[in-house]
Amino acid sequence: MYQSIKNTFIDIFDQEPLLVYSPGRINLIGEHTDYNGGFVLPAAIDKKMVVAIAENDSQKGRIYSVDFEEEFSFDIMSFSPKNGHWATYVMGVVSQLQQAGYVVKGFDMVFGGDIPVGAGLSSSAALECAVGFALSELFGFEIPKKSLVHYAQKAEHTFAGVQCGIMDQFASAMGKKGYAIRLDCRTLNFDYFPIDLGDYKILLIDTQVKHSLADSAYNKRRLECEEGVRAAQQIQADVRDLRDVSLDLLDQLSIDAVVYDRCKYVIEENQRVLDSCELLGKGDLIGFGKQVYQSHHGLSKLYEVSCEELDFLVDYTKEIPEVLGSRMMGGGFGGCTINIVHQDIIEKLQKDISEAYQKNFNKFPKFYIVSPEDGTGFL
Ligand code: GAF
Repeated sequence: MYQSIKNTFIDIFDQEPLLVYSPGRINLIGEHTDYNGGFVLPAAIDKKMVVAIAENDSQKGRIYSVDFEEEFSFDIMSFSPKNGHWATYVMGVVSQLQQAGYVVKGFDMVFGGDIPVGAGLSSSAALECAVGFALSELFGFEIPKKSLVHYAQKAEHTFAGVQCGIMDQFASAMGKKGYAIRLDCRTLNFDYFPIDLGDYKILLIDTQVKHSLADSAYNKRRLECEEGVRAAQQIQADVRDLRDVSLDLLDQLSIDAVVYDRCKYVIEENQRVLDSCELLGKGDLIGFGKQVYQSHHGLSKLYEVSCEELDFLVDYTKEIPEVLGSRMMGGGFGGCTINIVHQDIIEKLQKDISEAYQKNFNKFPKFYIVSPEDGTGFL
């Protein structure tokens, strides 16, 4: 893949590029907690967005997307978001760097990769991080990775219009082989948490659907959480995020039932991340698996970001003792479930689930076995 992206670059732009990459991510547990000042446990994976880049002597950013087989060119000094277009993510990062005072000159870029789009593996965060890193290296900005994470997230807010948390960009940039990242999304303090699952593997099952309300529902959930925070501040002034709200305090708030459910889910999920780290630290995979199932229950029934296809996949695994845990992963409304599965049954499980899923939804799911890998870097 890298070689073909490099060759495409040389064919189009007739010069040698710098090659960098940034990976997709999984999240073991801690969904929709990042923008509530809470904890998450993501990891980078072995699926990457690759960017080939070189300077040009124009005032233009000239980009070619291998996956979309499409070119796009924009004036470095004057550009605006292009709704729903892949180039928006690239321009969003350029804009953030410029606002931070970095002088971005004309560049040629080719990008592509093997992160399935719309599968909840954060291909857009990977693109943003790869573009930020590529520009920083090309022009000698020497931007620390944590700042790149910040610019990548802001690019998503301002250009793509999704008020995402910090998790995806952080995991893509900071991942480490063999480890998940135990991240405090309020302070951005983190440590690398060893992931040793013994005979168990992380199996992602891709529903092959992404329901269209995903982005708008995401922003709506954020507003509902903020409503809960405002109500809590009436009683306890030092509350900053839902992370500071206990279930006892939640019970005292005057909020409607929907906001109550959203807040309850987040408060419980935050605790599940902490409990899961403790369980994983003790090697209690069965205990961890239960937390994973509970996480899905909350996401589906209280936070209401699951869908029929995701619920089907999770429910299917519940009767199988070799599956320790299963839940939807990422923002929701489609994408993948993450499953902790004994290696001996993976093949059979894939076959059985494929058949059952096809019968119900008239399409086949896809499967990816993944493990924690390194974050953004050079190729
Ligand atoms: C999406 C967002 F981009 C993340 O910030 C996070 O909120 C996630 O949904 C849900 O946990 O991937």
